[in-house]
Amino acid sequence: MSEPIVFYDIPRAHSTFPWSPNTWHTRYALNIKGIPYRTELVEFPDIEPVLKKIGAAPSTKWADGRPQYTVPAIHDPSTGVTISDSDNIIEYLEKQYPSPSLVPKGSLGLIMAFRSAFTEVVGDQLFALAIAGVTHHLSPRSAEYFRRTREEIFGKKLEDIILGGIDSGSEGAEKCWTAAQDGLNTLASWYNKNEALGKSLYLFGDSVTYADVLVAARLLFIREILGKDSKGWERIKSFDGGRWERFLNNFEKYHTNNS
Ligand SMILES: N[C@@H](CCC(=O)N[C@@H](CS)C(=O)NCC(=O)O)C(=O)O
Repeated sequence: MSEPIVFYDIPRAHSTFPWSPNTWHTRYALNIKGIPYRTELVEFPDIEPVLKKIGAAPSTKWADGRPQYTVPAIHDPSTGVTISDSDNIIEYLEKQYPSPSLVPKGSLGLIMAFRSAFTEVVGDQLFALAIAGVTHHLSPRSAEYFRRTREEIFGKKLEDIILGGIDSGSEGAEKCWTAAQDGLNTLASWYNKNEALGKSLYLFGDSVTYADVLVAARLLFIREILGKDSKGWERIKSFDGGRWERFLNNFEKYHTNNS
């Protein structure tokens, strides 16, 4: 038996259930494919040094042009490959561990186009609702790093992204909620197209793909950051006839956590 894949994720304060939407892309893929792995938890300020040490490439750049190192990242001892960025990781996993496939033949480009559309239509809107809550789930060191780097990106305090907070009923909050609701409604309309063809569960029909993983990871992130019993999650559950909680329930069996 070869050694398990090493999967790099971010720890969560007060719970062992993972919260990061990006790392869930990879965790879902590993869980759905049934690939053995073990998790290495890395605090935010340690991501860059740890990724450099394991030889993972940066996935993007900071505003000032410096490379940005991010998780998820994996190291596969059976091939010696170390790889970062959830889209690069899914490509690697599909090649190396093709069954079950999360990318129907010839559809990777289409799924990447879906990712852009999904992010623009609803992913960013959901992110805006959750971002101020992220620090509550981090250790003091990671929370300080997250606040400092994200406040620099947004040019404002996290709490000022939605003035008064998402449950305040303020004009700003309600605008964000409307944008998220409209976005989810558009996403539902895409899924509904399959219903007309007699297939409705997933974007490609009966079996789960990376496209659905992108959606589930974002919903799970919102649920975990706002809280299962929060007003905010209740509100999301009420959209589109309860479809989003049902959608996430389909993924319950993949919510295992090899930490
Ligand atoms: N495009 C990357 C984005 C990953 C990403 O942004 N990860 C965040 C955590 S959710 C990160 O590692 N940030 C590092 C930092 O802020 O220094 C992917 O899909 O994997």
